[in-house]
Amino acid sequence: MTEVLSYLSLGSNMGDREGYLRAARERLAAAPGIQVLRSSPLYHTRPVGKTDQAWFLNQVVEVKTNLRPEELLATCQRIEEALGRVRHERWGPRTLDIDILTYGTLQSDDPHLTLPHPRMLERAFVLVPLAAIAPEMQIAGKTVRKYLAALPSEELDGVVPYRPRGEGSNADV
Ligand code: A4P
Ligand code: MG
Repeated sequence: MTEVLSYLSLGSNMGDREGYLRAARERLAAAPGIQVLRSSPLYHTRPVGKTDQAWFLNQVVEVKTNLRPEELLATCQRIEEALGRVRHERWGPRTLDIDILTYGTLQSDDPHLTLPHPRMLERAFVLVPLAAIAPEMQIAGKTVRKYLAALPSEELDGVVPYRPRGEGSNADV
């Protein structure tokens, strides 16, 4: 069966954010047809879109999968639900959001699953962690590194390495 490399964006801004991301990685790794290959560091990120909400923790994971795209999406949505995601408002607070950034080189404009993820290329909270593990990946003819370099510095200021414990921690911001 064909195996495809896919990148997933994980985000949480409610409750035990680090725990939700860890649980998401564990559940992805345990799901049939998904192998987690690499995980980026965690980043503490300013909310984008709806700005009057808590900062997020974000991370990108690289997986190898033999699931079809819609099966991968269904698995991600099941994990979101199992980890208590409540969908109240678009872009609002959430315990866990899993977005599929890319699925191999597949392009799709289906609103149910748009690939590559339509907003990923202008989002520092996606590009910074993605560049940490896949800087040379090409999307629409340009590398992740190039998209990141094109972001305004105000966007980059909103993405800082997560310091979980001890002096200088930003875990409770
Ligand atoms: N959908 C279409 N394409 C995809 C894809 N590539 N991956 C559909 C995943 N889902 C995709 O998603 C809504 C619908 O998008 C789904 O039914 C699916 O079929 P959702 O997860 O239910 O709702 P949402 O997450 O509130 O909306 P959306 O559009 O995914 O929001 P975004 O764009 O993901 O924004 N700020 C920071 N700092 N960090 C964040 O993680 N996240 C958001 C959410 C806003 N601001 C943020 C962050
Ligand atoms: Mg989403």
